[in-house]
Amino acid sequence: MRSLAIALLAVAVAACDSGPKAAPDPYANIELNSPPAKVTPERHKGPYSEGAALSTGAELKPLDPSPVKTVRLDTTHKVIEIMPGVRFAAWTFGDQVPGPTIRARVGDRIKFVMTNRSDEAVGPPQLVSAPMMHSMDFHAAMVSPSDKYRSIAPGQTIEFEFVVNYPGVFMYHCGTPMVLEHIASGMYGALIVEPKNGYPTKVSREYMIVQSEFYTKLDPQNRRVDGVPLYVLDTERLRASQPNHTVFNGVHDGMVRNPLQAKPGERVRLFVLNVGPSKTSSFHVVGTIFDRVWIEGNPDNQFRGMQTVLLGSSNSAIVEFMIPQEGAYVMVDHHFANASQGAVGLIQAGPKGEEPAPEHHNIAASATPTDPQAVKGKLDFESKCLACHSIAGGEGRKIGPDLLGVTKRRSEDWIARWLKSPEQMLASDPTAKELLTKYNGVPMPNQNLSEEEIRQYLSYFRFVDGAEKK
Ligand code: HEC
Ligand SMILES: [Cu+2]
Repeated sequence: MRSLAIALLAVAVAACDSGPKAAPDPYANIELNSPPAKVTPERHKGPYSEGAALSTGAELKPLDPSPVKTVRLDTTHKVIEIMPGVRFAAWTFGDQVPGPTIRARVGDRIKFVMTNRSDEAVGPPQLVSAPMMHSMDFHAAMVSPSDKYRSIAPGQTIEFEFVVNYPGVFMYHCGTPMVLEHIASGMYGALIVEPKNGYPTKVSREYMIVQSEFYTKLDPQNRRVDGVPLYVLDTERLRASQPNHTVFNGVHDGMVRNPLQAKPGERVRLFVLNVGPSKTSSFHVVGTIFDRVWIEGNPDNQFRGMQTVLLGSSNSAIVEFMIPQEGAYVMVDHHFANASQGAVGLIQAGPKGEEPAPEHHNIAASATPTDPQAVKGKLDFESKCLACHSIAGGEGRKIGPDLLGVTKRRSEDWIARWLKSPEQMLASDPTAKELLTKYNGVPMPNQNLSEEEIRQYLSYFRFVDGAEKK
């Protein structure tokens, strides 16, 4: 009798426990086995990246249906262009920064191969750094790092495979010490793993956004590429976490110059990965709200109606949103210090507007300063002056004058005095007073510029006006 009561009680408790029928854990049967990695002295000589699952830019190819993804990403050392005029001695996967995006689905097997080709001359050989060891670390894999992620020497090839168990947008990167230097030199990319049955929503566009930092300084040996000074890794800035470029997809303001496309009424899916190496991203799109945010790119981790998504180093998210109307939708790292260093892009919906894009400078991208002072002037102009000035010619549509041709209509001495102290000039200088009247009595605020900064703006203006003459 008593044992029957206990049995009944047990049944009742069990029934309570299960409550509404619990869904089976989708991650209960994950694949944890993989054969050992193979390292050989064979050097691959063909393309630096190969595989049907790879996309090389922001635009993503649809999922390749094959359950086995064969992927080659060779490492190279090459000079990349972070922004017009800034050529940087980088290290790469697949000969590009960021490396190509790999796209797979839960349960797929990734067969990866990589030759360390850092000893090959890609571009002017005297400009790239000495050959060295490299490795590959996939955050999407569950494997022994001491086996799969070991470093290989120049000329060697490593091969290994693994099954992707969790959906997500996963970072891959070189894990060879100093890891910080290898990542900051450009050795990173994304591996997207779709849920087994795809995403629960339908979208019109899919794009990959990789945020990263660059820490650059002028080459102490004063080497040049195509007449432009070479920049190299600034290890002091790197250790102090003080990047001078924070960018999307490897290029300062790159997607401002070449916006992503969409149409009003479309639903857009962005795969956003912050590779750091050391900064946090506060990813935001001006003019819309994220309908869904899947933290780390897994629809199990869902938020609705978010304005911004916070991504630490190597965190990711899928964000989806509607494009409400025609216009230019600005993607930014809402840590605006980062945005001002280049972490800005545009989604252009409908015809390109007349107005210059926010945070963007509107002279042709081909107009590239080579003098480092002018490059600095251009960067500072974009962050401090662009709110009130254009530099495109014509009347301009901003609070202050368009500054194209300013070195022709004013003496450099006048401009220097103006920048030093607009309030003094407005009180005493007749030209300045005239300008104030023309610009609706709005005085330009003192920008607290140092002599050095004033020299940099002047050399930028001089450059723009010189380039304009041609
Ligand atoms: C808040 C708006 C504002 C900002 C920011 C601003 N300016 Fe101005 N600037 C003006 C206005 C307005 C004038 C026209 C004179 C006046 O009304 O004071 C002007 C005039 C000038 C002129 C003289 C143009 C001419 O045709 O003679 C120069 C040069 C100039 N600004 C440079 C800069 C630089 C460089 C920066 C960034 C460091 C900057 N300005 C930031 C508003 C601004
Ligand atoms: Cu490396």
